[in-house]
Amino acid sequence: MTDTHDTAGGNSTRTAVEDDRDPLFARIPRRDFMKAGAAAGAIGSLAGCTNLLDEGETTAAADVDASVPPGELDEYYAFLSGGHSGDIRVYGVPSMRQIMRIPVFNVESARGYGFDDETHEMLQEAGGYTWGDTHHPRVSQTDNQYDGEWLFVNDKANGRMARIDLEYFETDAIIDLPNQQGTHGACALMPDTRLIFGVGELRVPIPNDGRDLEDPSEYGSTLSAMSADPFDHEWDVRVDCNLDNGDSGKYGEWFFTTSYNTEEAVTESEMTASDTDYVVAFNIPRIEDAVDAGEFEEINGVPVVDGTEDSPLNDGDEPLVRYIDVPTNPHGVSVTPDGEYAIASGKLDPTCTIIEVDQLNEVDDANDAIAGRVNVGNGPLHTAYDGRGHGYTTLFVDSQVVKWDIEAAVDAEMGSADPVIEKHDVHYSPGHLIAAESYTGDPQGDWLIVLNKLSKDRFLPVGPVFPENDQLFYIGDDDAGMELVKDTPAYPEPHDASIVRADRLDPASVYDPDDLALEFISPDDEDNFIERDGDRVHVEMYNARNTFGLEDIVVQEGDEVTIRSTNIEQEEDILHSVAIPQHNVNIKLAPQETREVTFTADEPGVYWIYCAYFCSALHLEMRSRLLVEPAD
Ligand code: RUQ
Ligand code: CUA
Ligand code: CA
Repeated sequence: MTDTHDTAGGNSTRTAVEDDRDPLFARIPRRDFMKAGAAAGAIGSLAGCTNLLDEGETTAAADVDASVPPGELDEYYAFLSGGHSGDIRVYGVPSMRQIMRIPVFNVESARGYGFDDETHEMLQEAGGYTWGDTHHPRVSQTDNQYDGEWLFVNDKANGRMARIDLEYFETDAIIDLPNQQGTHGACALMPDTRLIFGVGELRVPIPNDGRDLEDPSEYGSTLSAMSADPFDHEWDVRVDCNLDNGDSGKYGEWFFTTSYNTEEAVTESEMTASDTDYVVAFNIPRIEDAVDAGEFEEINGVPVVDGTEDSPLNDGDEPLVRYIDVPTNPHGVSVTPDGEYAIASGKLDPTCTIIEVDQLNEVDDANDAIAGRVNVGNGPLHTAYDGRGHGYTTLFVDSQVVKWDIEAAVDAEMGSADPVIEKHDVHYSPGHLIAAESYTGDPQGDWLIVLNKLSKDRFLPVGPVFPENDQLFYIGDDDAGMELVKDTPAYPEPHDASIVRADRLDPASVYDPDDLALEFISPDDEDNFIERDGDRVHVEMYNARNTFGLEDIVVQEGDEVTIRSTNIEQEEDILHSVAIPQHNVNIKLAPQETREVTFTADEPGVYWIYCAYFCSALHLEMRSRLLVEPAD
């Protein structure tokens, strides 16, 4: 029997799901469950948990303590993408307190990111775009475990990948991928982060130089591979279809992506015309052999290997790329912790398809690697793992998370719903979800975050732009079932996250000056000076509570001025900044950090230089003057 009960936080307002203008909803029959609820006149009972246990079994609420009292620290870091805010947000789990933001593709004033010369040049050299769209933050691993070194994330807007240094929690490199428009999926090659992949979503001519504008059959997309450190673009593989989400196998061989546009189409109706699309499986060692053997075309300076279906490299028994048919327009793909299966979520089809990774080397027809197909419900988008043999799949249309048994799904008939263990309402339309260390070989199996869109009535109204709703579940008690413990409003809009045990990271709290490119400026007189070379002025000055190393900086109208400054504080958390707002100067300086900034002093006048970080009781008095003398 089906046992339905309310949970705290259950809510019956489901306008998002019932909106018949929703293109997904229009395609998919409503779940029987909703009809049954409506017939009983008990819409309220739809909210909460549907526990599909055998008759006689009971559901007991798990005894979950998700509180983290003042002064105590969380057990996990969660790195959430900020979507088209362009940043990464760092949360503590289970408190869901937002601890920090890391600007990536956006300019951000509190951290002075994009203002000092180094970060400004990094953003300029990566295309000079003013924004990006982060989706998939992935932390580096060694031996299928998080190693806490790097975090990589895509830019779905501009076709870029970024690397974040987890010692300093700052973006330190960005690669603009020239043969890719819209990098969607992002993931490292497991087990050891030997390569980083950006998955190209939007089909374009390659190179996109004005050729084939009107001939979409000539468009293609690429999987781009980068080395982790140094962060360099290594090669691309070209395919004809589009590529969407991606995940790595666990043993360095296969990389999986979904494709929803095997029709090679341009419009929505054309892209959904076919009954099937692909999971595309890339054999990375074979692709590398092809690169080494010179079997590529160089396009925009990048070796591009032909991985299309008709490519001669895909002939024979060692194809570079295998194409597996799955029901129309799939979305997420993720590999189980043991590396045995790649599971693709159906999106327009109510199933998840289970591909047996090892079979890809055995079977002639790639479709014979399909080991199972489970009916999970309407609008399945992404699947996460608890390490106990369960998949957790978001159902965008049903506004639910469904927990199911992976081996039972392999054993069951294709399309059976029997492997489903439990469905739990979320609020509302969930996109991604992530369980603690789900992407590793050893998920922790306790916490699950579901990233919901269309949160509607969950928070105080704030006008027509709504926050998203990130919901925390406890999933550690299989008898009690999933337990919703927290709603967390999120600024638009997180897509994916990685949850990492706190003890796997070891961030610095003060800069090591040896790690920085610019030389440390001490308070000694000879370290603090103004030097002129024609109309180029170079200034060096330290800063500390509550002073800058120079009282006045006198320059001439029209001078190009570079100010370099070191925060000489040794004490944690004493930050200063150098702000000259009228010249758009705003650099932050953490303890022992040196930065520089270059600007043109184009208007004569007196300009106060101030420190924007509240650093002491005399913080307002911490200032200096820029005096720009009129040109004669
Ligand atoms: S993809 S949930 Cu990048 Cu699903 Cu957004
Ligand atoms: Cu230094 Cu405020
Ligand atoms: Ca399609």
